[in-house]
Amino acid sequence: MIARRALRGPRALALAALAGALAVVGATGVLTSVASGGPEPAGHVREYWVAAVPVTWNVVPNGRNAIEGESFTPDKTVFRTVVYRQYTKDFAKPIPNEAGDQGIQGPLIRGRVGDTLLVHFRNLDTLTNQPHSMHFHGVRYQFGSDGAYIPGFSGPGANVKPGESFTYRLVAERASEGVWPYHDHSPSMTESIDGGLYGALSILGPNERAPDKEFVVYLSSHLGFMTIDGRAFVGNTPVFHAKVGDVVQWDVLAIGDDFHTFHVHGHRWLTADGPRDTQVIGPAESYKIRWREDIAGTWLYHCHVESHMMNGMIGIYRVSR
Ligand SMILES: [Cu+2]
Repeated sequence: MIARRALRGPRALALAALAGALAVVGATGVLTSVASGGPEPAGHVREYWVAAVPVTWNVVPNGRNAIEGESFTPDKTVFRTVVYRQYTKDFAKPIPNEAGDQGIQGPLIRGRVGDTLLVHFRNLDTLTNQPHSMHFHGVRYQFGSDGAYIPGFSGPGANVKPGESFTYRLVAERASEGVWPYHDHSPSMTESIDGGLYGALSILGPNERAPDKEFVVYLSSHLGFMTIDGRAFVGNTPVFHAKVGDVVQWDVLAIGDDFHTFHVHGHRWLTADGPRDTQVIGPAESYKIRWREDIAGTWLYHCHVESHMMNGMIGIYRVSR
């Protein structure tokens, strides 16, 4: 039997408080499991239409690393790839990603604890003609909606061929509150994720107020650049805007092979370990950070792994009065 050291004292209490109703805390104080059943608040059915579509993507549209003064020609920064894009009902027409969510990643899929999310997926990949899928973290679903290819076991949702469609049925339960990644898990998963076939879910708690501003920060790499939402270097990465008084929420996610240390200048946020201004994130991990904005300025946000920052993983956050 493996001995486990029980967490005791204020740190254990803080962790337990953070986990709230989500966690079952055993007699030793160890977090033993996450409840997945039990009654959920009655929610809504929310439907999304998402397709995998070819795009031409420029990782460094202005061709410059503004801070170091380096230049890049388009042959080093532009590629044809396949990404998730949102459509109106029944795939009638594409809809642009909302403001603050303009990156290479797919649409921000929103819900609230208790909701059922129906994500209608269509593979419109005419570029590579590969199968694709959507595999969602953080929500509950039956095996058929897992979207992960296992030869001999998985169903059609794990291997959606070009021109075909599949509907994933997901439930946002209490343990789904927060921010989670979704990504291709079909046979083409490795190349597809390298090409940007990933996105984020944002699930509010049963009575949680939506923030005034929500920023998606997706840390990855493309064409050898370290990217935020598929872009590299100040002037290309997203400029996030807020006003003093806004409740801002940062949805931070990572995908690929690297660990990152997300940092925002001039601000701190509370974690189970106390106040932080830098927080580690590994592949397919995700967290949300909130604060009420109280200081104007043009601030940097970036990965604090030095080589990542210098290779593009840095952006601007503008707060006005
Ligand atoms: Cu990094």
